[in-house]
Amino acid sequence: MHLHRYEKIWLSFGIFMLLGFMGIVGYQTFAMGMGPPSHKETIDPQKVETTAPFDEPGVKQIGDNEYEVVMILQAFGFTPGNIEVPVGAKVNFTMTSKDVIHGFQVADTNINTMVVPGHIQKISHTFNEPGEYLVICNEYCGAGHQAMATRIIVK
Ligand SMILES: [Cu+2]
Repeated sequence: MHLHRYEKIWLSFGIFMLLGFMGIVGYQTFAMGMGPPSHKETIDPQKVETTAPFDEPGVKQIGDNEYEVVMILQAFGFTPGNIEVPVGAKVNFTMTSKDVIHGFQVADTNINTMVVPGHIQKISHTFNEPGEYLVICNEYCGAGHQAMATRIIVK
């Protein structure tokens, strides 16, 4: 089989790119520990309100400048809603859903995650700018989906 010179260059370039991308993904996975959630933390979606920590949803101070927000998502709201956290504090969200798949997206931040019934979702963020952040559900969850929103007040 005869390969044209340009074909060889193009094939080598393609193989080089492929190996490069695989190398990057491998480095992120094994050296940096980045990867999709392990799904290790599960919960019975029918017993959310009697299972710790979701039996006490709310904002708790857990460190010097660190807060934990335990939040339940259900059609069509966030419990608790309109939470307040201090500016500059690290906020660890622990969330689950009681019914269907919901979304948790905070405008003007890079928080954007799915909240799946049966699973516990955790995400951390430090709010460095004071203000009111709009929180929306971005997974279509039923007839009232467009009304599913709340706010995070940072001051
Ligand atoms: Cu929703």
